[in-house]
Amino acid sequence: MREIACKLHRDLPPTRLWCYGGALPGPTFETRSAQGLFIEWPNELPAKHFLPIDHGLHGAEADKPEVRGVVHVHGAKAPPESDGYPEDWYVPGKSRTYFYPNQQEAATLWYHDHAMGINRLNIYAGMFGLFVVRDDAEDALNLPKGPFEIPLVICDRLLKEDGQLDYPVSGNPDRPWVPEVFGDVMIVNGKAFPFVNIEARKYRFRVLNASNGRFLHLSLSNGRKFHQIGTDQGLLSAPVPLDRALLAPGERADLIVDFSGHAGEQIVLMNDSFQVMQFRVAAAKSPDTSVMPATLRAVPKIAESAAVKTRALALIENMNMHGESTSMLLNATPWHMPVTENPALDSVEIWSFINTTDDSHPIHLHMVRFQILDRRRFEPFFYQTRGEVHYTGPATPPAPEEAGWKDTVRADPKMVTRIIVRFEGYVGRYVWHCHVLEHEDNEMMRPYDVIPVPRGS
Ligand SMILES: [Cu+2]
Repeated sequence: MREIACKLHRDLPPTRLWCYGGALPGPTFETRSAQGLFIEWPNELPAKHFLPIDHGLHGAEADKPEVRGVVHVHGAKAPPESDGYPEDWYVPGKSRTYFYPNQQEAATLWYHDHAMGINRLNIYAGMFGLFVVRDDAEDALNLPKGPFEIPLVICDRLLKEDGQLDYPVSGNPDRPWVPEVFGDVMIVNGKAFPFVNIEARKYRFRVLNASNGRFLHLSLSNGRKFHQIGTDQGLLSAPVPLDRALLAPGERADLIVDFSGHAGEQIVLMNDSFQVMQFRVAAAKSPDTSVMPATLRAVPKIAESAAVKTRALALIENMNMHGESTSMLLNATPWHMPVTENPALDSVEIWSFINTTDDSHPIHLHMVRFQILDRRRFEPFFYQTRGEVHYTGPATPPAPEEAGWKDTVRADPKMVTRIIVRFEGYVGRYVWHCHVLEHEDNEMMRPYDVIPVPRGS
């Protein structure tokens, strides 16, 4: 973890950033499934933070060191002591070595800061990077690779005229926290509005939405369709044709785009009607021997009947008398309260997110992968007053591109979103949280315990 100065654009002076290694994003870890690795994560940050800390937030009190860091590999099935628990932060001059067993299938994971109460600021400052897991099954598919496989780490930022990061604050100097941050500069792989020279052939793009709060709705300016082949936790069962890819903060999409027949064109990757980056297409230098297979890998459905427990977990937003958001809660419970979710190792549970708020919250569970069962509209007022869920529409299954292994799921507003999870991996304490980072830092995070299998079961 280091402070660097980095030019985000040709026409901007260098921007102060906090990164892993010497660049934004940090170095990409190229790893193999089942080949464990140790990573040492030294904290070499300066002693003072340069973004506005809110000392009223849990874990960021004035008696805590200003600069703290702890690394979480998002999507990794890691033992609890290597998962980057938010309270396991350490200060400049200190270091931790974590072990990643990599006992999991090929997927696009990413690593980022997770320090309690300042996580949103550290990630905004640049503390993130990719962690790619590969395996033989994926290699055998002959997908586009080498120079034709390009990661696209996308985030939005607000920049001042001098090129420095601008993190917005509330009107209250004692409580600078704001409930959402949306930038007007799109940054891809550490560059603002970049272009890339490519060939007229198939490409694989591993897309990550590393934004604090912005949901991405990605499309191509020429209206061309593309295929999604993977989601958070690796390949789908089959490619899904799309003209728009939706990524909430924290989500990943593995895309195949075929540029053949487009030599000489400039195609823009759009987020709604805003430009993200440009593809400058030249003739292919050699024949494209990569393929997009009709089937990718088996994604066996977890049967609902396998679940030993269903948890109803309300997502709540607290408002002050001015109608301003003061915090958001999971299971209507703040962070410091005792653990309420304690699944047994290897057991299957259904978690039902009852979203009473007006926002979509991308809910991320550490350590596990899961499947989305369905989403269903309900009547929030009736729930808030009577504690009963009254459905007002039919249950809808996940979109085909969400029907793979996930680790982050959109809990849409006024909907009940159900996921099914097998708690495979390790016994110990983890967290689950909203991946809108401003929400996560203000109580929208809870500890959970994976407990040993009870005796006699
Ligand atoms: Cu949220």
